[in-house]
Amino acid sequence: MEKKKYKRILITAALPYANGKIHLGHLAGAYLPADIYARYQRSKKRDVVFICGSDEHGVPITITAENEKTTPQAIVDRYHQLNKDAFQKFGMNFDNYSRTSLPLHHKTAQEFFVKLHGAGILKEKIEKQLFDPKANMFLPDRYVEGTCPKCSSPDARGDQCEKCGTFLNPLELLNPKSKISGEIPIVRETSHWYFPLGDFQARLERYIAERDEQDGWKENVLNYCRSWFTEGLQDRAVTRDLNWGVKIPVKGYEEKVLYVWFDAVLGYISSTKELSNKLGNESWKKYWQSDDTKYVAFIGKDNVVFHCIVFPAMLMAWNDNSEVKYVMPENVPANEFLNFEGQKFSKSRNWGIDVHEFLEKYPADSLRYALAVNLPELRDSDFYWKDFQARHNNELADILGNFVNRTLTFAHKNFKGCVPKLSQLSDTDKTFISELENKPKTVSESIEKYKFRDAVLDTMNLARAANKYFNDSEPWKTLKQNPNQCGTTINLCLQAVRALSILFEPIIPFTSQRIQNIMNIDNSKDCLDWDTASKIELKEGHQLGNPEILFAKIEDEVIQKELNQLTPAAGSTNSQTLELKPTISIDDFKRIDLRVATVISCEKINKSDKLLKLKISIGSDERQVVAGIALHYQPEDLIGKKIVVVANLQPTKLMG
Ligand code: B3M
Ligand code: ZN
Repeated sequence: MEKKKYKRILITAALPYANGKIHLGHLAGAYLPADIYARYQRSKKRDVVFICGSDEHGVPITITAENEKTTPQAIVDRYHQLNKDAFQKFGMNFDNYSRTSLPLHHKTAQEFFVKLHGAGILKEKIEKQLFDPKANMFLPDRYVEGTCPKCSSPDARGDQCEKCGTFLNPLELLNPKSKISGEIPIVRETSHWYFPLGDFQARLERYIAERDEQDGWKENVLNYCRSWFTEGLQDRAVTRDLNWGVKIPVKGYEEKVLYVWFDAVLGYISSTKELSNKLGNESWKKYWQSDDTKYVAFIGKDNVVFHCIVFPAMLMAWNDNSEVKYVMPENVPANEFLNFEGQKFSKSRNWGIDVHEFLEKYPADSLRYALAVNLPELRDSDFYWKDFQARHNNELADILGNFVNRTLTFAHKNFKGCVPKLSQLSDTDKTFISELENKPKTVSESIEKYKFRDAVLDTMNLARAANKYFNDSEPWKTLKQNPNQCGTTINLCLQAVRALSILFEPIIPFTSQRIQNIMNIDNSKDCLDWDTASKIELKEGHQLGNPEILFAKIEDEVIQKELNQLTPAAGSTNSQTLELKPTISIDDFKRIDLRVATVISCEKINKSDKLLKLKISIGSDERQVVAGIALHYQPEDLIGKKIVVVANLQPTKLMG
């Protein structure tokens, strides 16, 4: 199939709820990949708009307000500002960061509702709902908690069970309890407008199949969609009995609001409109309403259904009934989750670290890099402090920082801080040049396929290759013996520093800027576009700035302090996450002497149903060991088997 040509790219990242601080998991799920993608596309000189904002409606916010005895507005004001700042410190390069409490957004969402309502697409239904007689209110979504009907988890929320992921209707909960009063709710009737998602199933399936063919959707995302389709799409209520949210401009609905997800996805559109208003143009229309826009929506896996099914269906319904048509996502490259030191991030269990706190202590680029090499692209991944330290020290400092520093220092010491002349090329030089020439292309390919981890590894490999080139060329020797050759080496190393500053920009933009300052190059006067990274662009004689250390090492004590502060996440009810023991160092691991042994004889131990006594041979040495495996193995089945033992475990006396 022929690939579609696009004129511009619309990039959105999920709108975080303004009811808490964003943490590292959010960054790895949606924001960092989106930012890398947007920065890369800009560097490719494409017409890009990158949109985000706060999701300021919904039950999570009203519940937080009630818990804190304040208003929802106060909550969203606080967290909108905090999250906006955190994103900025992290280097998120949004064109606009809006908020869904703006009148402009309310108007946009109402317009959508009115269009679908007026076209007769929405259906009104009288339904039963849980009602809290004490608080005198209906209990939609997370206002109720109870036992999950699917997996029996005791703390499922009204809208979803976090443990098994099932989406729920509050009525399905067993033993429901009001979050407001703790009372057992009663059932009452209320009326709501429903979106007939089922009517769109066939078109949605086609839509996803076509886009997948065009742009290669991620397998995890396709799997989530398939399972929704297999279950069969159901009508979904798009109104709620609440007073915080977007008012419904239909008679009889004065006391209700739009369901938060119905308005939240439209926040992408209203945020783009807000940007247009700021710029005094109408450019939002060209991004949203021309079919040569490529729209890519970055999210975390928990939002897949809303972006791959609900939102496209809403857009289809609009497009069916309007002259002006909206673009739909071309791709939704959702990531899985990032865990923290082996367990889920959890605010209530105080497990994890939020972005503000992190960036008060460590540079944004170190975090960006450590997350980027370890993004949960296909499956969940983990943030470990030790890994963070290792990425910073062994890769950013020792590979990239070291290469930039040694090159600049050498040029200052021996070439008066100027780019030396390129003379005759040796085979080593030529090989290095071809590596340089290829790199922008291979990194591009990974980014265009949303394989950001590969892109990062590939980019760091250029810095690795550059260090090797420096070492192999031995400029400290050729300086005396063959100054022309020495000049050529340093010239090419400086070209590589320039290239690295361009190719690393999407990943570590602050450092990229510093490198460009050190190199005395500047995007506004020297063209530093992506594709120029493959070229020998620095001119002979160009005056360089002064070298500086890009990454100071993070000491063990500093990381140890972070580890000591971790509170064991007691009372974790999530048995799906494997409870890992604390990370051990490679040195700890080396102290364990693992050996393959053969079982010579084996018998049960009297008075114990779990223990077996084994005689084993480790080479010349024979030992007696006890293993708690009697419930799983018959003694006679083990004789002659090879097993792995810890050969240097302290001997002890067990059951005599
Ligand atoms: N606020 C859920 C979340 O923060 C929701 C995303 C909205 S995207 C339009 O995970
Ligand atoms: Zn469940």
